[in-house]
Amino acid sequence: MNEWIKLSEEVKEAKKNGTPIVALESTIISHGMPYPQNVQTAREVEAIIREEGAVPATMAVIDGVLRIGLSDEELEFFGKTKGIAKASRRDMPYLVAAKKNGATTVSATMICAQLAGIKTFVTGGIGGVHRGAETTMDISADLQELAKTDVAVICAGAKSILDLGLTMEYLETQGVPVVGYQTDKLPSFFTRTSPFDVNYRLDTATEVAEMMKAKWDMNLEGGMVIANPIPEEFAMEDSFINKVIDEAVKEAESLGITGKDVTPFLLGKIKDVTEGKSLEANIALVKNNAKVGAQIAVAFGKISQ
Ligand code: PSU
Ligand code: MN
Repeated sequence: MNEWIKLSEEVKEAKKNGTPIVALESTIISHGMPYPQNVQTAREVEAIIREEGAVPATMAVIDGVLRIGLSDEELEFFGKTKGIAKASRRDMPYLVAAKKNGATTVSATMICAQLAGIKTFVTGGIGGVHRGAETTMDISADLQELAKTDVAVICAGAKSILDLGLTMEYLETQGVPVVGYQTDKLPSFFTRTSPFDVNYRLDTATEVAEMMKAKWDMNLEGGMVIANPIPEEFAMEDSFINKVIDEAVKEAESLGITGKDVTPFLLGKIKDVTEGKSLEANIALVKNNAKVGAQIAVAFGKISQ
């Protein structure tokens, strides 16, 4: 292995034994949720993955090394430390060369997963085409990563801080399938549906694993989005959350927030305005994704040996 990548002992052992591994991102810890709920959620998500018979690998850059699997103390560090760099594909070479720390977004986590031979990745929501992108060109690097990196991303869809219609169009152009897990509609993170249909509905982890295998057996490079709706009991009221989001988007515009600061700003604003209700929903959906994602990793492990 190169000096700029390091696997945890647990991940090394899993690779040796053929135990399925699930990748996790660290931007959701450092920029997606407040402390201490972020660290607690990260630990609970790891525990859920282990309960399902897989091994978690939370990704991050520490002192310029791509780390595949973090210790409890390292999770705490990323949860607690202010001002950690949010690392997407474009940031990786700088962070490695300058030996810095970075929390990996969906795009950077997919890169780490691919380097470590991990095919399944669980998160909350993916980035996408932002509202107003026809003038700002604000399109998350996550989408381009999904176009070229062979990792399936289990998420609760995407937040309507994005233009979900344009996000679906972009993914279609890039050949990225969007699968609804036990649903026909694209979930929109806090709520179980949206006005948009998914491309395909699959009802079991095995069916999802078979589709992943088919895609990569044919050398169709790129990822897949597996959209798993938030559990009913945690779903937020549609009109309420959409109003909060609309206001947050307007505020970001009027403050002139751009680039990689947009998403963290919107996430923080939504949390403040909903007095933490959105955080509760966020935690619940990530845990639910961990369960389903681990089941998919286990099913994929069975058919791809
Ligand atoms: N969406 C969420 N929660 C998050 C993110 C997105 O609901 O924490 C994070 C993920 O790490 C994602 C990143 O990869 O934001 C996208 O940022 P941008 O829009 O700047 O590409
Ligand atoms: Mn952006």
